Amino acid sequence: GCVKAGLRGALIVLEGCDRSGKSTQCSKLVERLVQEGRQVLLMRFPDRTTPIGQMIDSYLQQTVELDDHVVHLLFSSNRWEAMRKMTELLQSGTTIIVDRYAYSGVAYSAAKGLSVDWCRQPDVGLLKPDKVLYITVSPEKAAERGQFGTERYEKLDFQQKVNNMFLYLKDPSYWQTVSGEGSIDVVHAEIYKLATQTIKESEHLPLLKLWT
Ligand code: FDM
Ligand code: MG
Repeated sequence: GCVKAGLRGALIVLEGCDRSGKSTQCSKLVERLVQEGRQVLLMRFPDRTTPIGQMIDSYLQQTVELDDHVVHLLFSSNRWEAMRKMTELLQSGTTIIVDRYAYSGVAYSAAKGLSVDWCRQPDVGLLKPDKVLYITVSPEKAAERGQFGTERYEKLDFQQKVNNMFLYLKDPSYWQTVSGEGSIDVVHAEIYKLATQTIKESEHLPLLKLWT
């Protein structure tokens, strides 16, 4: 294995709209890093397995209605409840690959009309990712990948608003855009290259906090 004493793991987030290929790419990346003998963990937000996550799941499946502010705070709480575990893992040398994070939180809620500034506040102080890989696909390409599902937010006009919010939020100091339009293997090769660079660069850097 490649577990080096004293070095921390990297926090790497994949973001993007629905059907950008995020989840596929997260799994492929983690699989490859595990094969190489690295300490790595895949996480996703929302984490639907916790009590808060189950409330979010019911909201997404449209079996309950919640005020936009309420559900925004639930998504944020669902990240906060993972922070202790994530901090300990990173400090003990485990790299964490995360499928969606606070950027989805702000982008989806702001696309519904909440203020960006208000939306950021509950996530201030969360662990700051070492790298955000923003996967882009054109609406045409996304449409080729089949019909949207039946969950809340899975509508073309809403996804376009979300995409615009992501572009507004992106911070070039630690975000990188990756085209999600190539084959799964081509996109994977690019993500793998950026992820392994990030792991190397982050080893000796302090863990920072979001939006402070
Ligand atoms: N989503 C996800 C939010 O609205 N806010 C958040 O903070 C997060 C993490 O939940 F439509 C939205 C994005 C998506 C939905 O995500 C469920 P997955 O990745 O499809 O499970
Ligand atoms: Mg989805």
